[in-house]
Amino acid sequence: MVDRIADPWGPRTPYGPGEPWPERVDLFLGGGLAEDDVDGWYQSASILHSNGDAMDIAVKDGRIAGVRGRAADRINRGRLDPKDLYGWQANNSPDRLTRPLVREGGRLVESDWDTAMGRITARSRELLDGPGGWGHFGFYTSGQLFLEEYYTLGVIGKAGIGTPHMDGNTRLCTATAAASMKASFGTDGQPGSYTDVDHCDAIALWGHNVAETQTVLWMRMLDRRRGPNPPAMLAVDPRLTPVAREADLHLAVRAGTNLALLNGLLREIVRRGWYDERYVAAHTIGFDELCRVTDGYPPARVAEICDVPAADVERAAELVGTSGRLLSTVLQGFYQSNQATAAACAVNNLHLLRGMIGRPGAGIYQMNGQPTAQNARECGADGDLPGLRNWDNERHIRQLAELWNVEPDTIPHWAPPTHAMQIFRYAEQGSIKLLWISATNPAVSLPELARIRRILAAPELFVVVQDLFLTETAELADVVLPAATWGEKRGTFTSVDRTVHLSEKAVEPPGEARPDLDIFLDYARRMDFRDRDGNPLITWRTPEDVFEAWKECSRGRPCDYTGITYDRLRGGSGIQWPCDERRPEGTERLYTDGVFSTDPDYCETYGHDLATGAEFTEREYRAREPGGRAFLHAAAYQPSAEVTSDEYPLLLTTGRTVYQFHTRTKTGRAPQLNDAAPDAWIELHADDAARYGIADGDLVGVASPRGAIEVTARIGRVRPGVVFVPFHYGYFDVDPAGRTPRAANELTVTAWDPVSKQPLFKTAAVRVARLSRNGD
Ligand SMILES: Nc1nc2c(c(=O)[nH]1)N[C@H]1C(S)=C(S)[C@@H](COP(=O)(O)OP(=O)(O)OC[C@H]3O[C@@H](n4cnc5c(=O)[nH]c(N)nc54)[C@H](O)[C@@H]3O)O[C@H]1N2
Ligand SMILES: Nc1nc2c(c(=O)[nH]1)N[C@H]1C(S)=C(S)[C@@H](COP(=O)(O)OP(=O)(O)OC[C@H]3O[C@@H](n4cnc5c(=O)[nH]c(N)nc54)[C@H](O)[C@@H]3O)O[C@H]1N2
Ligand SMILES: [Mo]
Repeated sequence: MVDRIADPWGPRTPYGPGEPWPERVDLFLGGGLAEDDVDGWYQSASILHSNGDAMDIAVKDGRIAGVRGRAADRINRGRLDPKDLYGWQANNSPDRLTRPLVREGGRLVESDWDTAMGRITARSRELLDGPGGWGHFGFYTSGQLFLEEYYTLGVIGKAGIGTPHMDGNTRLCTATAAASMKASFGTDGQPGSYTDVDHCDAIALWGHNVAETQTVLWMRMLDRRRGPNPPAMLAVDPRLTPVAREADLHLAVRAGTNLALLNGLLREIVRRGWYDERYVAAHTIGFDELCRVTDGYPPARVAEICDVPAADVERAAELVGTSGRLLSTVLQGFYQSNQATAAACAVNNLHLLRGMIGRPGAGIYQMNGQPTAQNARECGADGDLPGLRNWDNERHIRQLAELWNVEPDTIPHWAPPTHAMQIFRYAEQGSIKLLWISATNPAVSLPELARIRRILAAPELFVVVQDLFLTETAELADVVLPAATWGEKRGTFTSVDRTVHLSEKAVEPPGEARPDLDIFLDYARRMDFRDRDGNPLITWRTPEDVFEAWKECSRGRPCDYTGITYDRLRGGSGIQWPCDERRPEGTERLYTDGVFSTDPDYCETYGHDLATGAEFTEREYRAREPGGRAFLHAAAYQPSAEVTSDEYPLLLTTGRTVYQFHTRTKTGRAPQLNDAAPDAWIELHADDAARYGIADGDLVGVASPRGAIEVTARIGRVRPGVVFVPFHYGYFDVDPAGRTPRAANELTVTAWDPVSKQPLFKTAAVRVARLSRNGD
């Protein structure tokens, strides 16, 4: 067995353009088991990133014992990444929550389901029946539950309680992906397909460290790079990531300057005539305005703003401007950075200008991060409406009201759904009095943690936390509900390229832990939510019942699931939505005919001004007569919300390592992964390190206007003036007495993109100082 800690990508299987990606089946079994020793295999896919790596779960003596990649699946053809291979061990961790906890005399004590749910229901009833009603409820969910769970939660929130205050941690993750696709194409929905890697002749990675974060997708790219006629590669990232090292051209831009770069590239493409005039005329609106805005970004100006050589800007323009089949991927280096939506839309502009959309190899991945982020968006558990409907479109609201048999006015639609950062602000100000947090750990993952802890700890706020472990967030809860997770419950979820997978229940959850679906259904039953005829609002019992109900909600919408059944998802490969009567095998690429989802009766948004976030009305939108054309959006570059100063002279950016997942509740409990990256660090450029007298391995204090942390120095891997800290490390496995702060989010700033409302985790100002020498 290869050591996938030392070599996360495993051996190469090179292939040429247009050829199928060869199979390679990866396997890891714990406890020295062989494949023949396994009692049973259960179909699933990875829950530790958005790629959708299909796998079978091995069961031995009623416990998960390993995983094996599924060769038949279109996504990974058998491959698994280090987290896929080792992460399942967290399921078996002895410190799983097995009973509900309730706060008594200031302490969390073990309880039973009746008591815990009774407390939640009592508080809910009191609030809902009192003055202010639905306004006191906030739901903060995840990108890691199943489709069936989100849809149920969405119906509870929107038709049961009627609150607009529901969002997911997807706000931190893929809100910009959704916002940019809505803005450019009319609705959410990834235009491309992973098979675009098989066909492309250039790959541009915009703020995406795919090698460490969608590791199997990177294997596919590497296999093309090692085969005949390999694609060229461009990386835009302030750090020297594995992607940047592999790329033919690396633009190590100053963090927070993406839009200036893109404006410059678009200008070159227009000026050099590398755009597709016919496509632009037939299928887009906004070309003249785009030219007017981007004209102000000649290479020399871009070079100055981004601090990269002007010649490299021109080379990058040529690489993306002259390729025959360009594939772009966009992720957190854009989404969590300055002017996120405008920058992500600029990548869409690039593809629209060049007609690089809707055909093999010409793909855009406005990526997801979390495994089920796509479903949170589709099902309306995250500040979108179910079925990618438009909150501002009365007809869309009426469709939902019919489906759920409630009055249209029950469904909140007088303002956009409340985004996560605003939900926490309402909790801070006291208008939200009950905050239900499921499958996310905001006490580590939200910006400005001292503030988040203060909000969650306030006695006036009743906090429910639904998790597998006693996380930093759960420790602050009033009621903690023990959840079952992947492998212990059934459900579906959808990868970046719209591939739907079924995940089977392989084992029983530990102790009294329950699937999140059962918890939500129990709440609905206890709250006795009714439809307008007085019948129970929610009648389904099983995941498959919910899936069937969801299919009706998705009918006729971009994410049409009506042609998919649980049975069709069993045995072979996942299926790409839309999948319906007309397209029973699913749909590989969207917009193949150049007709976009921008019809006013169909689109998911009436749009925003990208610079200010101001919303357009239906009337304004109609006046533009999009008629199925895509929007070219233009915006001028503006500096970030927080820039460096004498006091805080360095730019902090944050992100991930290949070995850890988020706040490490799972990967921190898998020995191979934990040992590979057990503690936090800071990356500094050698020049900056020398200036502050810092050597490799020294303990460094990092401070921002909001907090301070202590982490170990790693010299190199990042451009001058920028430092990087991984955000994975809270304090759950640090000596609780010591609790030296090391979470990147002690430092980050409470600020967000005006359109997507995604927080700016990638730009804050900090100062550094050596605390002690390596080994002292
Ligand atoms: N191993 C691992 N894989 C994961 C996850 C994980 O936690 N661990 N999480 C999953 C999730 S939910 C997500 S969202 C994805 C995230 O996947 P990625 O977006 O690939 O991960 P990040 O490390 O957050 O950010 C990517 C890169 O952005 C760069 N960057 C920072 N600031 C800027 C900037 O201003 N401009 C540009 N161009 N680049 C910048 C960083 O240096 C970093 O290398 O990963 C998914 N996969
Ligand atoms: N500074 C900085 N901060 C960031 C980022 C960054 O790049 N930099 N990235 C942001 C991004 S993109 C993301 S996605 C977030 C991630 O941030 P979080 O969502 O807070 O991170 P996780 O550790 O994945 O938290 C998921 C929680 O759900 C629990 N869980 C897992 N499965 C289940 C289940 O089936 N049911 C239930 N009930 N619970 C379950 C886990 O134990 C864990 O506690 O962090 C964001 N924060
Ligand atoms: Mo994410």
